[in-house]
Amino acid sequence: MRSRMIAALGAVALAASALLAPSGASAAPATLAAPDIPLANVKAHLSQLQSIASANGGNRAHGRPGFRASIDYVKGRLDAAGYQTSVRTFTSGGATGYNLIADWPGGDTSNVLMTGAHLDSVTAGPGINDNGSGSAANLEVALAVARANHQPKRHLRFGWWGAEERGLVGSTNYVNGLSSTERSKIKSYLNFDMVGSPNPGYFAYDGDGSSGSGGPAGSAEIERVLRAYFQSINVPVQDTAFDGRSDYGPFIRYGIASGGLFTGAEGRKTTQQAQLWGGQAGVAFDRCYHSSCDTTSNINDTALDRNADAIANAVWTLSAA
Ligand code: DPN
Ligand code: ZN
Ligand code: CA
Repeated sequence: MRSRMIAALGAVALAASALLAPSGASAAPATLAAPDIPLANVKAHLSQLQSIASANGGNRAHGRPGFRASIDYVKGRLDAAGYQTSVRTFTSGGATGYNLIADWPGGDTSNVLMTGAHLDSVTAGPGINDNGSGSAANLEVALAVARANHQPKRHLRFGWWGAEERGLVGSTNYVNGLSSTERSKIKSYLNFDMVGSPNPGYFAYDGDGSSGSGGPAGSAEIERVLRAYFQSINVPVQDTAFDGRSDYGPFIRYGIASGGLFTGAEGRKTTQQAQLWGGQAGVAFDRCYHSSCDTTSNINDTALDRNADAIANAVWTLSAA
Protein backbone atom coordinates (compact mmCIF):
# COMPACT_ATOMS: atom_id res chain seq x y z
CA MET A 1 0.00 0.00 0.00
CA ARG A 2 1.20 3.51 -0.62
CA SER A 3 0.97 6.25 1.94
CA ARG A 4 -2.61 6.64 3.16
CA MET A 5 -1.68 10.22 4.09
CA ILE A 6 -0.97 11.20 0.52
CA ALA A 7 -4.12 9.48 -0.69
CA ALA A 8 -6.25 11.22 1.95
CA LEU A 9 -4.76 14.68 1.74
CA GLY A 10 -4.27 14.68 -1.99
CA ALA A 11 -3.07 17.87 -3.58
CA VAL A 12 -2.46 19.63 -0.27
CA ALA A 13 -0.08 16.93 0.91
CA LEU A 14 1.61 16.80 -2.48
CA ALA A 15 2.16 20.54 -2.40
CA ALA A 16 3.50 20.33 1.16
CA SER A 17 5.84 17.48 0.32
CA ALA A 18 7.10 19.47 -2.65
CA LEU A 19 8.00 22.30 -0.26
CA LEU A 20 9.73 19.83 2.08
CA ALA A 21 11.55 17.97 -0.70
CA PRO A 22 15.32 18.46 -0.70
CA SER A 23 16.55 20.70 -3.48
CA GLY A 24 17.10 18.76 -6.67
CA ALA A 25 14.30 16.30 -5.89
CA SER A 26 11.31 16.38 -8.20
CA ALA A 27 8.28 18.30 -6.99
CA ALA A 28 5.90 15.35 -6.90
CA PRO A 29 6.36 11.59 -6.68
CA ALA A 30 6.87 9.94 -10.05
CA THR A 31 3.70 8.52 -11.53
CA LEU A 32 3.98 4.77 -11.17
CA ALA A 33 2.16 2.60 -13.64
CA ALA A 34 1.93 -0.45 -11.42
CA PRO A 35 -0.99 -1.08 -9.09
CA ASP A 36 -0.54 -0.92 -5.36
CA ILE A 37 0.03 -4.46 -4.06
CA PRO A 38 -2.24 -5.09 -1.07
CA LEU A 39 -0.10 -6.01 1.95
CA ALA A 40 -3.00 -8.03 3.38
CA ASN A 41 -2.94 -10.30 0.33
CA VAL A 42 0.81 -10.88 0.61
CA LYS A 43 0.40 -11.67 4.31
CA ALA A 44 -2.46 -14.07 3.58
CA HIS A 45 -0.05 -16.09 1.41
CA LEU A 46 2.45 -16.11 4.29
CA SER A 47 -0.26 -17.42 6.65
CA GLN A 48 -0.97 -20.22 4.21
CA LEU A 49 2.73 -21.12 4.00
CA GLN A 50 2.96 -21.05 7.80
CA SER A 51 -0.05 -23.40 8.06
CA ILE A 52 1.53 -25.71 5.51
CA ALA A 53 4.74 -25.86 7.55
CA SER A 54 2.86 -26.39 10.80
CA ALA A 55 0.89 -29.27 9.30
CA ASN A 56 4.04 -30.88 7.87
CA GLY A 57 6.59 -31.14 10.66
CA GLY A 58 7.40 -27.45 10.91
CA ASN A 59 9.19 -26.85 7.63
CA ARG A 60 8.79 -26.55 3.86
CA ALA A 61 12.18 -27.99 2.94
CA HIS A 62 13.28 -29.82 -0.20
CA GLY A 63 12.22 -33.46 -0.08
CA ARG A 64 9.67 -32.86 2.69
CA PRO A 65 5.89 -32.81 2.24
CA GLY A 66 5.68 -29.13 3.21
CA PHE A 67 7.59 -28.17 0.09
CA ARG A 68 5.29 -30.03 -2.27
CA ALA A 69 2.28 -28.54 -0.46
CA SER A 70 3.78 -25.07 -0.93
CA ILE A 71 4.13 -25.69 -4.68
CA ASP A 72 0.52 -26.90 -4.84
CA TYR A 73 -0.74 -23.80 -3.01
CA VAL A 74 1.05 -21.33 -5.29
CA LYS A 75 0.11 -23.31 -8.42
CA GLY A 76 -3.56 -23.40 -7.43
CA ARG A 77 -3.70 -19.63 -7.06
CA LEU A 78 -1.98 -19.08 -10.43
CA ASP A 79 -4.10 -21.62 -12.29
CA ALA A 80 -7.27 -19.95 -11.02
CA ALA A 81 -5.96 -16.58 -12.25
CA GLY A 82 -5.33 -17.77 -15.81
CA TYR A 83 -1.62 -18.59 -15.79
CA GLN A 84 -0.11 -21.42 -17.81
CA THR A 85 1.73 -23.32 -15.12
CA SER A 86 4.11 -26.23 -15.19
CA VAL A 87 5.85 -28.14 -12.42
CA ARG A 88 9.34 -29.28 -13.43
CA THR A 89 10.95 -32.02 -11.44
CA PHE A 90 14.60 -32.65 -10.62
CA THR A 91 16.49 -34.83 -8.17
CA SER A 92 18.70 -33.61 -5.36
CA GLY A 93 20.05 -35.60 -2.42
CA GLY A 94 18.01 -38.60 -3.49
CA ALA A 95 14.71 -36.69 -3.27
CA THR A 96 12.47 -35.26 -5.97
CA GLY A 97 12.47 -31.48 -6.18
CA TYR A 98 10.12 -29.14 -8.00
CA ASN A 99 10.25 -25.79 -9.76
CA LEU A 100 6.99 -24.06 -10.58
CA ILE A 101 6.97 -22.00 -13.78
CA ALA A 102 4.03 -19.74 -14.62
CA ASP A 103 3.63 -17.95 -17.94
CA TRP A 104 1.23 -15.05 -18.41
CA PRO A 105 -0.20 -15.49 -21.90
CA GLY A 106 0.75 -12.77 -24.35
CA GLY A 107 3.62 -10.44 -25.04
CA ASP A 108 6.77 -10.99 -27.08
CA THR A 109 7.89 -14.50 -26.14
CA SER A 110 11.33 -13.82 -27.58
CA ASN A 111 11.75 -11.00 -25.02
CA VAL A 112 10.92 -12.58 -21.66
CA LEU A 113 11.03 -10.80 -18.30
CA MET A 114 11.27 -13.48 -15.63
CA THR A 115 10.69 -12.88 -11.92
CA GLY A 116 11.58 -15.56 -9.37
CA ALA A 117 11.81 -16.51 -5.73
CA HIS A 118 12.80 -19.70 -3.94
CA LEU A 119 9.91 -21.43 -2.25
CA ASP A 120 11.84 -23.96 -0.13
CA SER A 121 12.78 -23.42 3.50
CA VAL A 122 15.62 -24.94 5.47
CA THR A 123 14.66 -28.00 7.54
CA ALA A 124 15.03 -26.01 10.80
CA GLY A 125 11.88 -23.96 10.37
CA PRO A 126 8.96 -22.73 8.30
CA GLY A 127 10.96 -20.21 6.24
CA ILE A 128 8.50 -17.35 6.31
CA ASN A 129 10.97 -14.52 5.74
CA ASP A 130 13.42 -16.89 3.94
CA ASN A 131 11.74 -17.15 1.56
CA GLY A 132 8.01 -17.10 2.06
CA SER A 133 8.36 -13.33 1.77
CA GLY A 134 9.82 -13.28 -1.75
CA SER A 135 7.53 -16.13 -2.81
CA ALA A 136 4.40 -14.40 -1.51
CA ALA A 137 5.33 -11.03 -3.02
CA ASN A 138 6.11 -12.71 -6.35
CA LEU A 139 2.76 -14.52 -6.23
CA GLU A 140 0.77 -11.41 -5.39
CA VAL A 141 2.46 -9.41 -8.16
CA ALA A 142 1.57 -12.22 -10.59
CA LEU A 143 -2.02 -12.13 -9.36
CA ALA A 144 -2.07 -8.33 -9.76
CA VAL A 145 -0.99 -8.77 -13.40
CA ALA A 146 -3.99 -11.07 -13.87
CA ARG A 147 -6.44 -8.77 -12.04
CA ALA A 148 -5.36 -5.86 -14.23
CA ASN A 149 -5.42 -8.11 -17.29
CA HIS A 150 -2.10 -6.45 -17.93
CA GLN A 151 -0.87 -6.95 -21.49
CA PRO A 152 2.67 -5.64 -21.62
CA LYS A 153 4.95 -5.62 -24.64
CA ARG A 154 7.24 -8.26 -23.17
CA HIS A 155 6.24 -11.76 -22.15
CA LEU A 156 6.03 -12.26 -18.37
CA ARG A 157 7.17 -15.45 -16.66
CA PHE A 158 7.22 -16.13 -12.94
CA GLY A 159 9.19 -18.88 -11.19
CA TRP A 160 9.24 -20.49 -7.73
CA TRP A 161 12.42 -22.46 -7.17
CA GLY A 162 13.03 -25.64 -5.22
CA ALA A 163 16.13 -26.59 -3.26
CA GLU A 164 17.73 -23.14 -3.20
CA GLU A 165 18.85 -23.92 0.32
CA ARG A 166 20.83 -26.93 -0.96
CA GLY A 167 22.86 -24.64 -3.26
CA LEU A 168 20.61 -23.01 -5.88
CA VAL A 169 19.72 -26.49 -7.13
CA GLY A 170 16.28 -25.80 -8.62
CA SER A 171 17.15 -22.58 -10.44
CA THR A 172 20.36 -24.14 -11.76
CA ASN A 173 18.41 -27.13 -13.01
CA TYR A 174 15.90 -24.87 -14.77
CA VAL A 175 18.44 -22.61 -16.47
CA ASN A 176 20.79 -25.44 -17.47
CA GLY A 177 17.84 -27.48 -18.76
CA LEU A 178 16.66 -24.85 -21.24
CA SER A 179 17.73 -25.13 -24.85
CA SER A 180 20.12 -22.34 -25.78
CA THR A 181 17.32 -20.88 -27.94
CA GLU A 182 14.82 -20.81 -25.03
CA ARG A 183 17.49 -19.48 -22.66
CA SER A 184 18.37 -16.66 -25.03
CA LYS A 185 14.76 -15.47 -24.98
CA ILE A 186 15.02 -14.63 -21.27
CA LYS A 187 16.36 -11.09 -21.48
CA SER A 188 16.11 -10.24 -17.79
CA TYR A 189 15.66 -12.00 -14.46
CA LEU A 190 14.48 -10.45 -11.18
CA ASN A 191 15.10 -12.30 -7.90
CA PHE A 192 13.47 -11.80 -4.53
CA ASP A 193 14.95 -13.66 -1.58
CA MET A 194 14.14 -12.28 1.89
CA VAL A 195 12.12 -9.08 1.52
CA GLY A 196 10.38 -8.85 4.91
CA SER A 197 13.24 -9.04 7.42
CA PRO A 198 12.18 -8.06 10.95
CA ASN A 199 14.98 -5.50 11.44
CA PRO A 200 15.02 -4.49 7.81
CA GLY A 201 17.54 -2.86 5.56
CA TYR A 202 16.66 -1.82 2.04
CA PHE A 203 19.14 -3.33 -0.39
CA ALA A 204 19.32 -3.71 -4.16
CA TYR A 205 21.70 -6.10 -5.86
CA ASP A 206 24.60 -4.05 -7.16
CA GLY A 207 23.92 -4.64 -10.84
CA ASP A 208 25.72 -1.45 -11.90
CA GLY A 209 28.86 -2.33 -9.94
CA SER A 210 28.91 1.00 -8.09
CA SER A 211 30.12 -0.83 -4.94
CA GLY A 212 31.69 -3.95 -6.43
CA SER A 213 31.83 -6.09 -9.49
CA GLY A 214 28.35 -5.58 -10.99
CA GLY A 215 26.33 -7.77 -13.31
CA PRO A 216 25.88 -8.63 -16.98
CA ALA A 217 24.89 -5.89 -19.44
CA GLY A 218 21.40 -4.63 -18.62
CA SER A 219 21.76 -5.26 -14.88
CA ALA A 220 22.47 -1.58 -14.20
CA GLU A 221 19.11 -0.64 -15.72
CA ILE A 222 17.37 -3.22 -13.53
CA GLU A 223 19.03 -1.80 -10.42
CA ARG A 224 17.96 1.70 -11.45
CA VAL A 225 14.32 0.63 -11.90
CA LEU A 226 14.26 -1.29 -8.61
CA ARG A 227 15.67 1.75 -6.81
CA ALA A 228 13.20 4.14 -8.48
CA TYR A 229 10.24 2.98 -6.40
CA PHE A 230 12.12 3.56 -3.13
CA GLN A 231 13.21 6.96 -4.41
CA SER A 232 9.54 7.81 -4.99
CA ILE A 233 8.76 7.07 -1.33
CA ASN A 234 12.00 8.64 -0.05
CA VAL A 235 13.48 5.44 1.36
CA PRO A 236 17.26 5.22 0.89
CA VAL A 237 18.60 2.05 -0.72
CA GLN A 238 22.06 0.55 -0.34
CA ASP A 239 23.86 -1.90 -2.59
CA THR A 240 24.23 -5.55 -1.68
CA ALA A 241 26.87 -7.70 -3.32
CA PHE A 242 26.07 -9.03 -6.76
CA ASP A 243 27.75 -12.29 -5.81
CA GLY A 244 25.24 -14.89 -7.00
CA ARG A 245 24.27 -15.93 -3.46
CA SER A 246 20.70 -16.66 -4.54
CA ASP A 247 18.83 -17.92 -7.59
CA TYR A 248 20.03 -15.19 -9.98
CA GLY A 249 23.46 -16.89 -9.86
CA PRO A 250 22.62 -19.45 -12.58
CA PHE A 251 21.09 -16.71 -14.76
CA ILE A 252 24.12 -14.39 -14.63
CA ARG A 253 26.39 -17.28 -15.54
CA TYR A 254 24.65 -17.21 -18.92
CA GLY A 255 24.97 -13.44 -19.16
CA ILE A 256 21.29 -12.74 -18.44
CA ALA A 257 20.74 -9.26 -16.99
CA SER A 258 19.58 -9.62 -13.39
CA GLY A 259 18.71 -7.76 -10.25
CA GLY A 260 16.80 -8.03 -7.04
CA LEU A 261 15.92 -6.71 -3.62
CA PHE A 262 16.91 -7.88 -0.15
CA THR A 263 16.14 -6.76 3.41
CA GLY A 264 19.02 -8.57 5.09
CA ALA A 265 19.84 -11.94 6.64
CA GLU A 266 22.41 -12.79 9.32
CA GLY A 267 24.40 -9.55 8.90
CA ARG A 268 23.96 -6.91 11.59
CA LYS A 269 22.50 -3.46 11.07
CA THR A 270 25.11 -0.78 11.70
CA THR A 271 24.53 2.39 13.69
CA GLN A 272 24.51 4.36 10.44
CA GLN A 273 21.96 2.00 8.90
CA ALA A 274 19.72 2.29 11.97
CA GLN A 275 19.86 6.07 11.54
CA LEU A 276 18.85 5.69 7.88
CA TRP A 277 16.10 3.15 8.28
CA GLY A 278 15.25 2.87 11.97
CA GLY A 279 15.36 -0.46 13.77
CA GLN A 280 18.03 -1.89 16.04
CA ALA A 281 21.74 -1.21 15.52
CA GLY A 282 24.09 -4.09 16.30
CA VAL A 283 21.30 -6.63 15.75
CA ALA A 284 20.95 -8.98 12.76
CA PHE A 285 18.57 -7.89 10.00
CA ASP A 286 16.96 -11.30 10.55
CA ARG A 287 17.71 -12.83 13.94
CA CYS A 288 15.67 -15.89 12.96
CA TYR A 289 17.57 -16.56 9.72
CA HIS A 290 17.54 -20.33 9.08
CA SER A 291 15.94 -20.94 12.48
CA SER A 292 12.71 -22.34 13.85
CA CYS A 293 11.58 -18.80 14.75
CA ASP A 294 11.34 -17.75 11.07
CA THR A 295 7.54 -17.70 11.44
CA THR A 296 4.84 -15.19 10.50
CA SER A 297 6.04 -13.22 13.57
CA ASN A 298 9.39 -12.75 11.84
CA ILE A 299 8.16 -10.23 9.30
CA ASN A 300 8.34 -6.45 9.19
CA ASP A 301 5.12 -5.41 7.49
CA THR A 302 6.43 -2.07 6.24
CA ALA A 303 9.42 -3.70 4.57
CA LEU A 304 7.26 -6.40 3.01
CA ASP A 305 4.76 -3.83 1.77
CA ARG A 306 7.41 -1.55 0.25
CA ASN A 307 9.22 -4.42 -1.43
CA ALA A 308 6.03 -5.88 -2.92
CA ASP A 309 5.18 -2.46 -4.38
CA ALA A 310 8.74 -2.07 -5.68
CA ILE A 311 8.56 -5.48 -7.38
CA ALA A 312 5.28 -4.55 -9.06
CA ASN A 313 6.76 -1.25 -10.21
CA ALA A 314 9.77 -3.05 -11.69
CA VAL A 315 7.64 -5.67 -13.43
CA TRP A 316 5.39 -3.02 -14.96
CA THR A 317 8.23 -0.68 -15.91
CA LEU A 318 10.58 -3.30 -17.35
CA SER A 319 7.88 -5.17 -19.29
CA ALA A 320 6.63 -2.04 -21.05
CA ALA A 321 9.42 -1.81 -23.62
N1 DPN B 1 20.32 -17.04 -0.31
C1 DPN B 1 19.72 -16.70 0.94
C2 DPN B 1 19.21 -17.92 1.65
O1 DPN B 1 18.27 -18.44 1.12
O2 DPN B 1 19.70 -18.32 2.69
C3 DPN B 1 20.20 -15.58 1.70
C4 DPN B 1 20.61 -14.40 0.89
C5 DPN B 1 19.75 -13.82 -0.03
C6 DPN B 1 21.85 -13.87 1.04
C7 DPN B 1 20.15 -12.73 -0.80
C8 DPN B 1 22.27 -12.79 0.30
C9 DPN B 1 21.41 -12.20 -0.63
ZN1 ZN C 1 16.61 -17.59 0.84
CA1 CA D 1 24.80 -0.06 -7.27
